[in-house]
Amino acid sequence: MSLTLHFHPLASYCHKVLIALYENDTPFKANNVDLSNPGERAALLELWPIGKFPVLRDDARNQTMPESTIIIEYLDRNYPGPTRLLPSDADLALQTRLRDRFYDHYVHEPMQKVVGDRLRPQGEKDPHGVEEARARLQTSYGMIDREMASRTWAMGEAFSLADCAAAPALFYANEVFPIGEAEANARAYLDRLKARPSYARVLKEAEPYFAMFPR
Ligand SMILES: N[C@@H](CCC(=O)N[C@@H](CS)C(=O)NCC(=O)O)C(=O)O
Repeated sequence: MSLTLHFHPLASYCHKVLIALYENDTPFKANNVDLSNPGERAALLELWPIGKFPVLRDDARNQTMPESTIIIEYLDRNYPGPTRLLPSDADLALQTRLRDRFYDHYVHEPMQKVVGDRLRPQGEKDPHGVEEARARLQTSYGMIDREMASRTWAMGEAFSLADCAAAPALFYANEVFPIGEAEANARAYLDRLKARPSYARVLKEAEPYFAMFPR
């Protein structure tokens, strides 16, 4: 087995890559990184000095890949399986990447802002930044609701990179800023994502760590 994923089972961007791996039953070794352990943090920094996970190491190709989107593109290109994560059609691939960017920047990042603020000590909170993040989430939920009125997955009928990005972003965003009754299509999309076997497995494996999440 040449692939090792450096990750944490609770971490949302790690969920994104785990979904891609599980979609295609891609064999990999899981290295659970505890960032509070100085040795484990130092080992991650060796691989990717930015110090964020997931990071994929491929010994067979002597490649180290950070960044969830890039990892998924790498897997799709070098370890393809029955679920093609990026369409081969260039225009469809562009639309898929657009949705991946949308979910990362306009759902995942504001969700991280709200969650991160809950972990800050009193006196160091950023209420203005949190208000902006909540407003951004509200705008995004409306956009998702309109688009998902006529779609099963983010790109239509085919599950893709865009859904890998959407699942953890929407799951955790909904925990801290619930998707409203008025956004029934967005809620139904999240329900479909949670029921998808690849993401259901990721959530099951995250369960023992959920107590660490600041609900
Ligand atoms: N753009 C990165 C974001 C990765 C990221 O934010 N990872 C978080 C976990 S979900 C992390 O490593 N947090 C620990 C830290 O920032 O110290 C990606 O797409 O992989």
